[in-house]
Amino acid sequence: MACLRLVLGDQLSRELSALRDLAEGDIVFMCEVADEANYVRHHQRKIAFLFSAMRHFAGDLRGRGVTVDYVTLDDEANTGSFTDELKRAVARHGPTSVVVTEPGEWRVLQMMKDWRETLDVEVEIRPDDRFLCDHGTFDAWAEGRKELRMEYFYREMRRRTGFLMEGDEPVEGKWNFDHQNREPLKARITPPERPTYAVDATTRDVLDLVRSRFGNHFGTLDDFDYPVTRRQALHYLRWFLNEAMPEFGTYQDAMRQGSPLLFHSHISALINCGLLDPREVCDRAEDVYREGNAPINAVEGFIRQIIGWREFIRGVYWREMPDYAASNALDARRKLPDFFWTGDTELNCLRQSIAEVRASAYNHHIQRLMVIGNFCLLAGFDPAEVQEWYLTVYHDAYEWVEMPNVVGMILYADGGLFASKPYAASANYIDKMSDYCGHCVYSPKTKTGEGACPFNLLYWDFIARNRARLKGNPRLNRTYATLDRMNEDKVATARREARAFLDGLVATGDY
Ligand code: FAD
Ligand code: DLZ
Ligand code: SF4
Repeated sequence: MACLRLVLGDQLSRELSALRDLAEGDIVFMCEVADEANYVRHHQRKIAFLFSAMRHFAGDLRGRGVTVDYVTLDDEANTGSFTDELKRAVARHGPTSVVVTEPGEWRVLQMMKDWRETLDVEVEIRPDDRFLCDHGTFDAWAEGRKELRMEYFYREMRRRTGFLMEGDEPVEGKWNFDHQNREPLKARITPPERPTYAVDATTRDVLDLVRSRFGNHFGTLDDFDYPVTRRQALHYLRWFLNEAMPEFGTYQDAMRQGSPLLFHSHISALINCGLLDPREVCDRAEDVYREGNAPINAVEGFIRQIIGWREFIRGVYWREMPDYAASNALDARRKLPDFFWTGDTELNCLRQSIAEVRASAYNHHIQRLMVIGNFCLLAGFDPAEVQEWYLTVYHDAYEWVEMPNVVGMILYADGGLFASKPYAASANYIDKMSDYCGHCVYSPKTKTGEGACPFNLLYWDFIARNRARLKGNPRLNRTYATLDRMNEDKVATARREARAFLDGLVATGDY
């Protein structure tokens, strides 16, 4: 009897649990729906990437003899929601059951649970075993721990998966080589040229559709050249492993003006939507190490991001939802300024990072964490607004991964569930790790007064403002000792100037 197998836009894998026992007569159902493009007003490039990848995936399945029912966004009968499109599909095909893989967002899981009540057929929700750690295993690991520390979770994952292990021991005798991974980029180092992928007829149609339907969303579609098929994604991965991986570790935290990708893999969107499998990515990365073509600090650092951070973040999301979304431990209430959407700011590090994300729907980790995220933390922007911004602008953003990174990692809004202290930093960090400050109207060395970098003003304002909440944190003892030793007038001046800077930010909310 025919079974209807729903595949979502971030489930584009032939190994997906919902497709595993695909049988003769079954129908794969996919739909482009306005609700998903609009629940936050996603970057135009993200929508284009996903629709193109979805259409190519459907084409690939058809080429393998699978029956695919695919509803495009411009289909006149398209109702615009998963629920109504699924109802229509059930009416069209009369399946005996609907099979889905659990989604990446809590909101969609609630929809799926409702389908069990509202559809006249059985709905089977299967685990998403593209992840290496299932919910039960994560929850068992987290159970009883007051604080969740990624490093300990990661070691468990190394033992369980066997990545970079020699028997029971980590290769080269250490779990983590991060201390080697904090070099600024020397002027003579040139990151390698990236491969690009030509726009074919399918992508061209999608670009036209997105331009006409979502042309008022953030971002541009110009020079779209990202992989949209499994074959292209594998080619891009191979390129990264051969050309960029050897330096990935050393320059992982570096930033350079006009060089948005450096030695990063740029594959998060490909993993998150299913075109690449995290296990195969780590397998191949380990091969590069075992063959002697990349050093341990690069490969360990890369594998840690995937089997460590990525799995850990997902575990936190599902364990803490739905309450996690409203976390605001530092009682941050300030509105996000308009320049987050326009890029119109004199703070050069922010102007560059926002210009890059507008153009490409991508920033690398340190821009997300230590430039934009740090600024959001110091300024005290409302976590709900920050979450919405991060979910909107990045092509790899889905709530399961965006939310803990924003709530827990950058804003400390969960009160330190997994970050041992807020990632607050003054201009010194950005100056050390980038060349942004050399192109800026502000001076990273100036603490107050004429030309003082706003990060410096905001840093001490943040530390002083949150004294009651953060003073008990042992990792901040030295910071508060420094604050207490500082000249009171100097602190008062920094705080007054910080307040004037923040009050000068325009936040109309019209974007
Ligand atoms: P690389 O630097 O090459 O790293 C390799 C891979 O490791 C990435 O592709 C990604 O799959 C994984 N990874 C690394 N760090 C993390 C992390 N902290 N959490 C989860 N996976 C990680 N990543 C997303 O995929 N989607 C998001 O919406 C997202 N939002 C973020 C928001 C904030 C505030 C911060 C600080 C980080 C966020 N990240 C997010 C994590 C990370 O910044 C991106 O995964 C990374 O920048 C993607 O670029 P890359 O593929 O070049 O990564
Ligand atoms: C992000 C997104 C967008 C923009 N559009 C669609 C779509 O039209 N159809 C679809 O199946 N998925 C889309 N997605 C991805 C979903 O938002 C994602 O599957 C859910 O958020 C669950 O992670
Ligand atoms: Fe950013 Fe301050 Fe450096 Fe300017 S001086 S680039 S605002 S850190």
